[in-house]
Amino acid sequence: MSKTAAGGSGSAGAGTDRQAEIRPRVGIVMGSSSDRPLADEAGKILEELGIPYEMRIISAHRTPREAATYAETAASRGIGVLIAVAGLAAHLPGVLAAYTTLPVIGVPVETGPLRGLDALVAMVQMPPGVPVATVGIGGARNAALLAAAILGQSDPELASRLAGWREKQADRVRQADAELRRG
Ligand code: AIR
Repeated sequence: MSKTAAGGSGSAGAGTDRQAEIRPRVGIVMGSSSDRPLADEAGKILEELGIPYEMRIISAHRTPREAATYAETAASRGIGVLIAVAGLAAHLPGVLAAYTTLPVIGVPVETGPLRGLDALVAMVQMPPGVPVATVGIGGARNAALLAAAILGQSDPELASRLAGWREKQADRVRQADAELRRG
């Protein structure tokens, strides 16, 4: 599934309309359909920032060949950053990172008896040589913002949209503070 910068959905390359021709710049991969709500949080931020993305369900353990193929072909399809959302023994971001030199951001899912601690450690404790940038447990929104910051290094318009997003966030905090002080 892919989403354009305008937020419309379409399968990239499959249609003839203009939206379907926009190539995704971020790949959001989740280990299971049960991770979808968290993956959607990342997608929502990317939409707010006008960044086209695609979403896939690929498991490092249940569909390992697909994981390798997806990562190997991502850069040639125009993807600049991968976000990998997974829980439990969450090897997805590490496996993706093993097959591409694109930056990979891991999002540990709060699930199972350890409530995400297992996934966090699996992602953050990558052996030297194959890094995964790991956000906090459930940190899908930060993963999207980090992806935007990475892409913004070579896209001044995107960097400026990200700065604007931050400014709106600051305004909300200032407004909350003003309301608190008013009583
Ligand atoms: N998972 C799937 N394949 C490998 C892993 N680590 C993770 C999913 C999900 C959790 O296992 O990312 O967070 C539970 O998956 P399910 O399908 O049983 O709900």
